[in-house]
Amino acid sequence: MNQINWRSVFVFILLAFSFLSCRNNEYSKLKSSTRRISSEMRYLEKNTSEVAVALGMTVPTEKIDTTVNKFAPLKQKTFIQEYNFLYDAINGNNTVDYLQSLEFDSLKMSYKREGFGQKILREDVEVYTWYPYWMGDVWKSYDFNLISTISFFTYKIDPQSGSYLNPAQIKQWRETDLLDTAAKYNTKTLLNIALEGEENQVEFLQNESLWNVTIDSLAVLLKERNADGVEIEFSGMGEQSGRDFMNFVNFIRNNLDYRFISKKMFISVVIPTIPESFPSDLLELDELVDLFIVKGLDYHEVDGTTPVIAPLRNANPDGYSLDRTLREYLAMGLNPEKSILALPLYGAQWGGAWEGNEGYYSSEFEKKITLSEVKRVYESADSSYIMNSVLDEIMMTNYFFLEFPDGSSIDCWYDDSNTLSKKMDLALFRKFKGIGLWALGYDAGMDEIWQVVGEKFAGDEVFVKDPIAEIDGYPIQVALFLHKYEKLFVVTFSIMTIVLFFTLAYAFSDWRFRESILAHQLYRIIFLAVCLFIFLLIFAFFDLLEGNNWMLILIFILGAAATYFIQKYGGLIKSNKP
Ligand SMILES: *[C@@H]1O[C@H](CO)[C@@H](O)[C@H](O)[C@H]1NC(C)=O
Ligand SMILES: *[C@@H]1O[C@H](CO)[C@@H](O)[C@H](O)[C@H]1NC(C)=O
Ligand SMILES: *[C@@H]1O[C@H](CO)[C@@H](O)[C@H](O)[C@H]1NC(C)=O
Ligand SMILES: CC(=O)N[C@H]1CO[C@H](CO)[C@@H](O)[C@@H]1O
Repeated sequence: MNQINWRSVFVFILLAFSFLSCRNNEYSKLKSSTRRISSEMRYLEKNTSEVAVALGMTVPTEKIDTTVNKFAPLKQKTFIQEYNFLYDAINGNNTVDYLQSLEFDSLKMSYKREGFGQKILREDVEVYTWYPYWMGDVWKSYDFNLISTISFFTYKIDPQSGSYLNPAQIKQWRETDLLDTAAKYNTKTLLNIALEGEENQVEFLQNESLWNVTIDSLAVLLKERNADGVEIEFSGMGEQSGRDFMNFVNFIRNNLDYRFISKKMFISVVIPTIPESFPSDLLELDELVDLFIVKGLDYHEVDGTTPVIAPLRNANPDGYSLDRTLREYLAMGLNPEKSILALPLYGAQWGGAWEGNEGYYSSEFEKKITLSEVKRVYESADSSYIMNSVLDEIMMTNYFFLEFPDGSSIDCWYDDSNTLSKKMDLALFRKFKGIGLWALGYDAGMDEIWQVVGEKFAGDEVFVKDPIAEIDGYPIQVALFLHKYEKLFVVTFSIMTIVLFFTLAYAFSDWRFRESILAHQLYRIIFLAVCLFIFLLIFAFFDLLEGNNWMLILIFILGAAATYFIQKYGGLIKSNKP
């Protein structure tokens, strides 16, 4: 009896050791994601505590853990910040450096887009995108079969003369091959005409003689390039401009109809993130325009309740979100069949400073960052530190949260093909005609986004579910739960496997068991094969079959080996049998 116990203990120790080495690994991963969330909670506590509550987190009451190992190395911060210059193009510094910088890493960030298949958009859908003039020739890497409209950004209206302010970009419009290529694929090309600033808008909209100048130069530019129309974007319009803007759109409509007799010109109008801030009447405008572009962007600028560019929902009941924007527009009578939802191909990076006394990071918006940069900087193989992103299910946006030993933090909120697909679903569920993606090139190297576009907008059939109900729905909750705790399940599964073998090992020490079914070599092999198969199956299910998770497989093999040796050892005991 003593002998048997000793054997069991030995096997147990052997298995426990291999198990523990894995468990530590798994445990530290669990711990690190908890840590990040709790840091996140501190961040959220200040500005979006409602999100924390809605996510089911309680506001942390425990003392802040200041152990050094929770921080990302400063080297990482340097790494992220070294890429500053790359973001200039979407942060107001309008240079073409952005594109050139992308090229230097061309080995990794290939512009080639393959594997789209031969998908063609359905007749009645709109996949709209923008070509910002600073993006060089990124458009060459796109599949125009999946783009129904490209808007050239931009014709900057001079509020004093009605002409344009940016001759260099107008020259680009006159010369770019983009328009010729688009025409070959029947992709519509529009010229964006933009005027920012309330005072500028009042000045321009109240002086109709300026409109004459604008339409004269516009008509020439459209005719010259055989373009299909204009996109009108007057952002941040004040209350007093509502009537004048309507008149202006009417003026453009009439003039285009009158000047382009053989071709019906297309007019799209960008309407703001906050429906009530749009001063013109949507129903009246509906008679004049072909497409409304609902700006589902830059919510981080709206009221400070969200750090995200395009939150699907906002846990703060007063906060804005894509969901709320669409609901309000539809209630105002927006025609969904003539509308698209513009979504970002960029995210937001915030920088925080630790407020020791208060126990949180006070975080400031730093810059916009293109999705391809997020991928490059935060998921880079060059990185000295492995970062895991977290999905905020309410806002349906991913984030990285990093804390550094110098008391600073960086958090980056961004979309990927999965979160964008949920936002596209929202537009489709609301019966919108399609979506817009701002902007070409911001997603360089992320073909998966266009695969999602293909799935949603190409082909004969499309299946749409309400993404919000889906996220709230029970099956998804369970799936999310499983996903969230997958590591725990794996650990549990490992324990169970080990217990099984431990039990078996123990059973082998009993000669009656040995002489029964499992003593047969064939049964043993079958048994082990089945175990391994189940093991692999579960691993495949959790997507754990790559990376470091071979450790767990090793445990299985160790277990199998232990079983084998015990069986062999058990053979020796057999002669001692009472
Ligand atoms: C570009 O941005 C940097 C910092 O963001 C600034 O120092 C520089 O003056 C800007 N250049 C131009 C041309 O605006
Ligand atoms: C309208 O614009 C024209 C051309 O710039 C200018 O001469 C005229 O004074 C403006 N009218 C008003 C009322 O501001
Ligand atoms: C604009 O031009 C048209 C002719 O092209 C002219 O009849 C009209 O008076 C002009 N409007 C203003 C306000 O100058
Ligand atoms: C990052 C951020 O949005 N910070 C804001 C949080 O809220 C306070 C007011 O409670 C603002 O002052 C910060 O600018």
